[in-house]
Amino acid sequence: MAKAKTAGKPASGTRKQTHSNAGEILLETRLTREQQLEVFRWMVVNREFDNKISLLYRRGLVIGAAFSSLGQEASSCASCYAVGKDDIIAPMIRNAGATLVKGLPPRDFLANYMYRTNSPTGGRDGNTHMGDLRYGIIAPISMLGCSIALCSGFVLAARMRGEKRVALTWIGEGSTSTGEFHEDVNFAAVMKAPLVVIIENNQYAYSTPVSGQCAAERFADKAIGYGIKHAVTIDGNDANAVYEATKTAVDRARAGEGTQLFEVLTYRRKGHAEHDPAKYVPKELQEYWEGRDPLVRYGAYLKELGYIDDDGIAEMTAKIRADIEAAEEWVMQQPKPDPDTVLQGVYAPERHPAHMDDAHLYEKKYR
Ligand SMILES: Cc1ncc(C[n+]2csc(CCOP(=O)(O)OP(=O)(O)O)c2C)c(N)n1
Ligand SMILES: [Mg+2]
Repeated sequence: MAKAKTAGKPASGTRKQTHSNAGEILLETRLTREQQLEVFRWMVVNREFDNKISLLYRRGLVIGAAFSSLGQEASSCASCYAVGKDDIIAPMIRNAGATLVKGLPPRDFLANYMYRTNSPTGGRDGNTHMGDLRYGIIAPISMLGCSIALCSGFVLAARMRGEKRVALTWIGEGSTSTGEFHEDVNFAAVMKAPLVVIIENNQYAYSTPVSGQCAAERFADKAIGYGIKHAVTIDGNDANAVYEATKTAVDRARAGEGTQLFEVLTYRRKGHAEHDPAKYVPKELQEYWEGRDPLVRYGAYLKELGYIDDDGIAEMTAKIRADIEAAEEWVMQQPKPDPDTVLQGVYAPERHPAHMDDAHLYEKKYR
């Protein structure tokens, strides 16, 4: 069976118990009881939202690609929980959870997937490529790696204004093979940009397994080449471990220690998108990771601590489902964009001399 490259537990020379018996969750955390319950709730929101998108895709109501983050809820939600209100995030296709934690209402996200005018892209992207700077969310960029440079630009500009803002972005292990990743991380490190980059090693990039992607033992080792220190590899299905690593990195970045990078080990439980049945994945690998489900593990841990019980989880889940149903009902009432407006916002209102042949695009109706 193909295995995760590195075990998630920190090395420990002592006898002190580092992880819970139930769920194997990191015990030492700065999160209070209420905060841990809140992180858990966000993970449930992430999963329920994911289920909804999957169903809507099957009903033909989502016509673009539908990207699942099933199994990556801890990596998305617990990391985003570690940034502040004024910080900025640049999520990728698996980070719906982070987008919701940062404050985008689920109905806006659903409206975007169902290409309605009342959505962040006004119905132009039936997908996840949308952001909203009112919540500090930069839209995912399709060209893999490019979000890192955008984040650097944002936080370096903030630094020039005297603001102590940090950016957090995620990148798939496959995307760390792009030239853009190397150029952008190098630039960020040289500029000491207050930026945190999390490599989400979910074992696959489309149909390419990690072994076909990188010969290094750990993706985090890429940090060495840029002089970035503390590039740990952690268990990405342990919400406390993800929170702790991100919080430490965010604090370091804010304190002026420069760009931070670390790797989380997790797993993409579905194919690349809903259209991909992922038949190339070995059954044993799938089963191994299903047994490491981040929600089940965190739930078991919270129950062991006595913070919640099965009834509490059922009640929480039912409430979240009802909210998502209500959001869907609202979205269904929203209009789809008028095709005649398709070029709005694409071209500058004034014709550039270089585009004198495009007169037909500048008719009044497109302005
Ligand atoms: C520069 C670039 N190359 C290729 C693609 C096509 N593409 C989109 S997602 C993807 C796989 C990404 O895998 P990974 O980075 O591991 O992220 P994951 O989907 O596993 O979260 C590819 C090849 C792209 N969008 N941009
Ligand atoms: Mg991947």
